[in-house]
Amino acid sequence: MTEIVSESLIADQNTKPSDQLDRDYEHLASQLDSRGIDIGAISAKAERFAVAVPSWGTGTGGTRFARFPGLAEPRNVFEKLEDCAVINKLVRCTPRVSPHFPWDKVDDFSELREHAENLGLAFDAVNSNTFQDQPGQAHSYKYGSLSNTSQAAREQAVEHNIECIEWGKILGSNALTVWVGDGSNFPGQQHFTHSLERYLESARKIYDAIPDDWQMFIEHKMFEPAFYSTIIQDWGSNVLCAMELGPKAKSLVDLGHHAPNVNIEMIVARLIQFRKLAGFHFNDSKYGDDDLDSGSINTYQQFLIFNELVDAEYRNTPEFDPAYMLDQSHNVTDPIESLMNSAAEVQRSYVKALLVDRETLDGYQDANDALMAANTLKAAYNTDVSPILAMARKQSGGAIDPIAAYRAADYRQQLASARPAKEGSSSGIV
Ligand code: LRH
Ligand code: MN
Repeated sequence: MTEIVSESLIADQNTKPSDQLDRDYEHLASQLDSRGIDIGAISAKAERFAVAVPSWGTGTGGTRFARFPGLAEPRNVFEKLEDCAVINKLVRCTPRVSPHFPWDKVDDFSELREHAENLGLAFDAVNSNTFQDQPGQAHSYKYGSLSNTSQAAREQAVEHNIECIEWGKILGSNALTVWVGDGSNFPGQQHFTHSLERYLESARKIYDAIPDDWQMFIEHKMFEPAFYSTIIQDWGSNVLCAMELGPKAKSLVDLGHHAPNVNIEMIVARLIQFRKLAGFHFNDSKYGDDDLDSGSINTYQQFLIFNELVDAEYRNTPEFDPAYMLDQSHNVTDPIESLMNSAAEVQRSYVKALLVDRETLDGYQDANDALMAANTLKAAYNTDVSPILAMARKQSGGAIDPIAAYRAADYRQQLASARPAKEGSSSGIV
């Protein structure tokens, strides 16, 4: 099949905006130079920045009420990877894909790895799924998985996680993300301590199966699908379990899994300080786990999170290597456009955080000059780094304006006949 989003299309699309980009970039270079910042050094870091794409985010998402699929939806993991390759071709900062099993389960994982490599992609952390029952499954997860009162259900869930590790090894991944929906809907329904003891007993069996060069990412979440208590409900429960399990276990921060107004950037600083930050599922939200596009609602919070991450780099924090992944549900937009936009917005928060004058900030913090400390952060945040992001894309063969280039390619229309729509609509996140 001819490439719909080809290098020549990208080159054509870059022709018109190129001169203006050069002028904008030069202008920003002189602004930053006056602040003692070398734009070249910042751009080099911007070009090395990467955030993984969730395979499950390439299809149109939905809610419990409904899902309204778009045109030429990917029908299997091979087509999901083709869409991920289009994203990376245009934004040049999403070289890895995070798969989810059994949604992405195949008969031949070597074939899947080869398909990804041919598309210039690699695999990031793999995700297990013990929050849904699969056809023919012996023990239901209705009352939980790793913490279920049924030993058989717990063992079944442990087995699935160990299988995910085996599949991940073939794909070249080096981490397993374990999120469970286990919890309760009524006070009294579940014994808080006994259930966590069961969870830890199961998690230890998974931990013992984690290869030495791998990590186990534990993901906390305040609520949903359980609406009274959740087994790993907050970062506290998460980091306690990660410490209990051992050095290969770390805590993953999904931005949407916290109560509104929780200071997530401080949670990040704590996890960094205790060497327990696994990484992130970036998204945005206004109320619950809305899984909205990163940087679409609370851009300052996302900047403040990257301010902690860049500060950790600045302080040469040992073992600091967090995994950056998106985890979103695209209910009303073309998933490819949302994922490109979101990857660029996460990259934007990182680049803005690189502009923070940390020496000056340290001085104001030590002097308790609150206003000037806050303004030092704002000076970086208020800098429009769009020319750096666009130039980084252009320099690495991508599109100056990814959305415009993608729309010029008319990708979905071109694929419509090759990807006929499935009959009937469904509900649910994927
Ligand atoms: C849970 C979660 C988890 C994934 C799922 C698709 O809300 O964030 O990371 O397994 O979404
Ligand atoms: Mn998540």
